[in-house]
Amino acid sequence: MDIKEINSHLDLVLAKAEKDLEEVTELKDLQAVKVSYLGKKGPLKAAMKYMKDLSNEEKPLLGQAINKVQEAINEKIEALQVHLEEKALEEALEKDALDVTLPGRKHATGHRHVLVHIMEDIEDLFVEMGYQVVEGYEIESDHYNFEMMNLPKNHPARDMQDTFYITDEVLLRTHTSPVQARTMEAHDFSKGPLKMISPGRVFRRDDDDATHSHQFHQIEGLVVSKDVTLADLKGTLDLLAKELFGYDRATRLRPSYFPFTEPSVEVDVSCFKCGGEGCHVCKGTGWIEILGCGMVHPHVLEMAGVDPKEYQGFAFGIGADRIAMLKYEIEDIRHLYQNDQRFLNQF
Ligand code: FA5
Ligand code: MG
Repeated sequence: MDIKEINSHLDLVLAKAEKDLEEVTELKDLQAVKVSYLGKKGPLKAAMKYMKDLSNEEKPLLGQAINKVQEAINEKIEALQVHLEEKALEEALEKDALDVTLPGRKHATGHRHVLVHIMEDIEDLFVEMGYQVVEGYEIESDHYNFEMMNLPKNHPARDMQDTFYITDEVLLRTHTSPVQARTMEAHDFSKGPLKMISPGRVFRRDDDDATHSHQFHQIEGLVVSKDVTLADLKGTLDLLAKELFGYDRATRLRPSYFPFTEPSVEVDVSCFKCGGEGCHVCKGTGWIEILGCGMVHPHVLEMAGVDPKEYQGFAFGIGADRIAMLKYEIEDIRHLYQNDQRFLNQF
């Protein structure tokens, strides 16, 4: 072969390389084409074998011609590589695109339970009237839960407040009334009268129904001073009822019995469901009992170290769950304890 023929052979190699490169659409195929033309076993390295056929003048021309084609192919490969890399990047960006306009996921935030709201509202009302808030014990002694409340062992009224016993002497309290005795014992009456409320959880062996739960909430109230009367109690409860329910719902006081108060009264509010006609919520009576109260029994004062000849007091125990039911027209007390978000989120 002379140099002319070699040149036209090299032109063919270049033309074939260009054609091959046109068909490359993926980076991974580009490498293969590169190796096949520019590698050790490629047609350009092979063209060196024509060197021996050429004259001394023509020899340098062969190197130049091979270099020219090699550079031309290399340029095309590099340009294609840049192009394919850009294309790959664009595709990846498109594929992994993040749509920042999509609405985010909402985090559910918790809030206080409706019973906590009710108890705080009632606390606020009494704190405004100068009452202190006292905390009691959910696990109580028989002594404070019953005996100090004038319910000695074997007293028949214990039947109405059966409970969960931990030992013979330690139990889950059946009402918040033991806080009365504990607070009276601790109070220094030389510094003035005692006015306290005590909200908390109580427990009873009651059968669950629309208005009864074996675990519920009470708010105890106690005022002990030298001149407090039943009229003060009635005025206080009137205010409470109006604050809680407004003027349109009827309340009634009904004579009752508690061993720790004399006289004793229970307060009912007209049923929200039937308006007094009688229904399953109020068990046909038209009324829902919200609290028990009365004048503190002289013996209860005496047991707590308060002289009943000098002092008298009134006390009440509000059923907080019943207040929530009446205020928000909750038909079944069990809703308060089942943690159904559809229920809880309404408050
Ligand atoms: C008492 O527990 C007395 N300690 C209240 C008291 C305090 C009277 C101070 C006098 C002086 P009673 O058992 O009636 O009373 O309960 C008081 C209130 O708790 C009831 O009016 C009612 O609203 C609520 N209650 C009673 N049992 C349940 C129950 N199982 N589930 C939900 N609420 C209840
Ligand atoms: Mg009662």
